[in-house]
Amino acid sequence: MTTIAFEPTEHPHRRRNALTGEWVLVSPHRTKRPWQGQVEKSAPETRLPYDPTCYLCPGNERAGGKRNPQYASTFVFDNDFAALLPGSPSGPVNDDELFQTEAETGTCRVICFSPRHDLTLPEMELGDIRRVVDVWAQQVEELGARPDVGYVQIFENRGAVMGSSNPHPHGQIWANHTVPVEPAKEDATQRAYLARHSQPLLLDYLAREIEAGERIVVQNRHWVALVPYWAVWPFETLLLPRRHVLALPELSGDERDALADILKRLTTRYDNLFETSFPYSMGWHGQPTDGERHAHWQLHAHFYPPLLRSATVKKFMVGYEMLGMPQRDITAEQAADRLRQMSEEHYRTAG
Ligand code: H2U
Ligand code: ZN
Repeated sequence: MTTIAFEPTEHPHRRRNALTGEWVLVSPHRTKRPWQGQVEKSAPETRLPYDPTCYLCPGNERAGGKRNPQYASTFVFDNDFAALLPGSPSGPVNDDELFQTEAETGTCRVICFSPRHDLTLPEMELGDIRRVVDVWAQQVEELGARPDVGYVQIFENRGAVMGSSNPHPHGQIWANHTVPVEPAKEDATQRAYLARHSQPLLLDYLAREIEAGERIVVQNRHWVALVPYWAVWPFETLLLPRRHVLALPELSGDERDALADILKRLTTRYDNLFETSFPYSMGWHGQPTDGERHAHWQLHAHFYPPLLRSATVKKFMVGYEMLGMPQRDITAEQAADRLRQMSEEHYRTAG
C-alpha cells in the first residue's frame, strides 16, 4: 500500500466502519474555525412528577384502553400498537427475485424506566438506573428463549426530534424472528474478523482505542464510552464492556452497577453539552438469540444523537448522505474532546 502525505485534521478523507463495512466522509477543514462556544438554550421545561394525561404514568389509562398499575420502579407492557404480532406466520413467502417476501413474527414491548414523569436517565438515581439494566437483561433472556425469537432489539428514542411520543422516561423492545439489518451487518463483520484473528473485533478495537485515548469520553472499571473512529452522527458514541460479553444477561452484578454509573455519566455529559435534555436514539446490540453461542460477538450500545451545534441545530442526513454516503465536519476526535470537557454534574441540578 502506498502512503501519501495526509493530515487527518486537515484533509478530507473517508473512514471505514469496521463494524458495518460502511464508509463515512470526514471534512475536517470545514471546522478549522474555532468553536464559538455559543449555547442556544431551549425553553426551560418544567415537568411534573405525575401527569394525569400521560399514558405511561402509573395508574393512567393507555391509548389502547388498558390501565397501568401503580408501579413503583420499572414497568414493562406489550405495545398496544405493536409493529410485530406474536403467533403470526413466519418464513419465506416466495423466492421471487424482484418481489421477495418473508412473513415476520415477533413481540413489541414498552419499558417505563421510572414512575416519575419528570425524570430522564441522567437524572435518575444510580440504583434506579440499575433496575433498568436488570429489566433490559431480563427481557433479552425471556424473549430470547422463545423458539420464534432470533433477535431482541432494545432501544430508546429520547426527545421529540427523535420521534419519541412522550417525555415520560421509556424505551422499547422489539423481538423478531429474523436478525434485523444492522445487527446482521455486525454479525458478518465480527464473524469474519474472529476467523482471521482468533480475537473478537470489538475487543481488539477497544484495546487500540484505549491505547490511543483521543476518542475516549468516559470510562470506569468495567465499561468504556468512546466516539467511534467511524462515527457518523456528530456526537455519536459506542459503549463497550472491557470483558468479552456476548449479551446483556451475562453481565455480573458488579458490571451492571458499573453500567448504571457510566450511563448516568455519559448521558449527563450529553445533557450538559448544549444545556438541553439531549435527544438521541440508543440501543443494545448483542448476539442473536437462536440458541447458538456466537463467540465472535461483543455486546455494545450505540448512542445516535442528532444535535450538531446547539439545542436547536441538528445534523441533517439529507442530500449527499441520502444519495452518496454519510458525511461529517467535526471529527470524532474533536467530538470526544468536547464531551470529555463536560461536567458530570447535571446542569439542571448544578447551581
Ligand atoms: P416511542 O416514544 O419511542 O414512540 O415509544 C412509545 C411506544 O408506546 C410506541 O411504540 C406505544 C407506541 O406504540 N404506546 C402504547 O403501547 N400504548 C399507548 O397507550 C400509547 C403508546
Ligand atoms: Zn408520565
